Amino acid sequence: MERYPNLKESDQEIYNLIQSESKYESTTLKMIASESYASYSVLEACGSMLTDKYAEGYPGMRYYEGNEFVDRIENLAIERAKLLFGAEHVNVQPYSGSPANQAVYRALLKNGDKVMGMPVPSGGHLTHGWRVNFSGIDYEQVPYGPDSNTGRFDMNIIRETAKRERPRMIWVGATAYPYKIEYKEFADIANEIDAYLVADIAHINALIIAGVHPDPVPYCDIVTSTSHKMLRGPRAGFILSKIEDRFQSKYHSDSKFNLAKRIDRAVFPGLQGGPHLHIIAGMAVAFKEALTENFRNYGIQIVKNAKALSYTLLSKGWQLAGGGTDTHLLILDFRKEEFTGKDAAIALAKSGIIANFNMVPGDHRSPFITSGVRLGTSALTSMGMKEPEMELVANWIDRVCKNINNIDKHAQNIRDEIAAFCSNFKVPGIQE
Ligand code: DSN
Repeated sequence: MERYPNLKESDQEIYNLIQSESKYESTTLKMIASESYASYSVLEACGSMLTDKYAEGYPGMRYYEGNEFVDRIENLAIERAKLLFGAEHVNVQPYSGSPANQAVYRALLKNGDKVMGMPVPSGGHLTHGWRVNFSGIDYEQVPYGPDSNTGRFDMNIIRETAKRERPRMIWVGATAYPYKIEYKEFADIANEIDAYLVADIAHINALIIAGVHPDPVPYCDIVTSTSHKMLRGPRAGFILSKIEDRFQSKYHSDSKFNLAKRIDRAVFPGLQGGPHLHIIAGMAVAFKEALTENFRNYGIQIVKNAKALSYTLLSKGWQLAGGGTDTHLLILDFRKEEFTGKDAAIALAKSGIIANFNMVPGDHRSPFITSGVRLGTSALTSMGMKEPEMELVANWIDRVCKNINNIDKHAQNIRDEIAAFCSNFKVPGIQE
């Protein structure tokens, strides 16, 4: 089946560039830990005529007429998300993960409040209070992060920091932490200081759905996520929350709105205008897919693949931050090597392995070059790869890193081998 026939006719330049990207992604190993592949069905919903629709407000309470069908679409997305995550309240309107997190600040805090979160170099997200982001400019970050020796959270230090600084809110979530997060332990700390606990599960939502990672929903006031990344939905965000605010009388006695209502008001009209109904439709499709046994198996396999990859890399003498992984990602630790994380990421990309350079705990190099490379297995798992394939992938990574000083001599051969290997798999959303 030829894809995008109308685009091909009307805009050759964009059509050709999309085709080139599709070919690139089908012939290389996509190991960016925050990426996977959305299905055709998700892409079709996102590419539908719902793109044009304006429906400011929420189902049943819009500022425009003519919303019978889009109300049903948004309600389906909400109901499916409730079922998937066991949440009391769901908002599916955030345009992406960062706006979802921004809405949380608006719903819970006042400017200047203290927020505990991981700085970006420690593996957090920009919106968890990092200094160049609104969250670090309008609020005061109390930083925490993995121990530089073990690569893991030291809950005693985190508790001490929280008790000393008394932040109003604690973020728990990461973009580069390869281990399970014990939300109950964070909840105990938050409870001791009457802080809101907010989990950002954008990186690990499929693992939670599959039951291979602890579930934050019972322990957190709010849980935010993106719907792309390993969830394989459209590029957007959503917010799960309790309905009532357990600190209403303490921190929000002047508000007549409960937690759920404050979140909804923070998203619209607080931060956004009309919801993207085509994207919300794609989200509903992704949630339906995520409710299947197939998806659970995908979540389980992502972790098996990351572990298989880590075992082979370790057996070849490479170091990993913290020594391994419990999730979808691992961080190659090149602190002892002469080459940097950036050198390695460039050499890997030349050879057909696409990843990003990343700080490792205790890194002595700058964030612009780093000593690490972050690798994720979600996209390769979506292509159908399993443990035996991860051994091959680890072998290629090993070859690239061992030949990094004369990579130009080796890159094309490795790239050709990888392209031939990839042709054994179907890339969801690109090939039938
Ligand atoms: N930029 C994303 C990542 O790669 O982890 C997080 O939003």
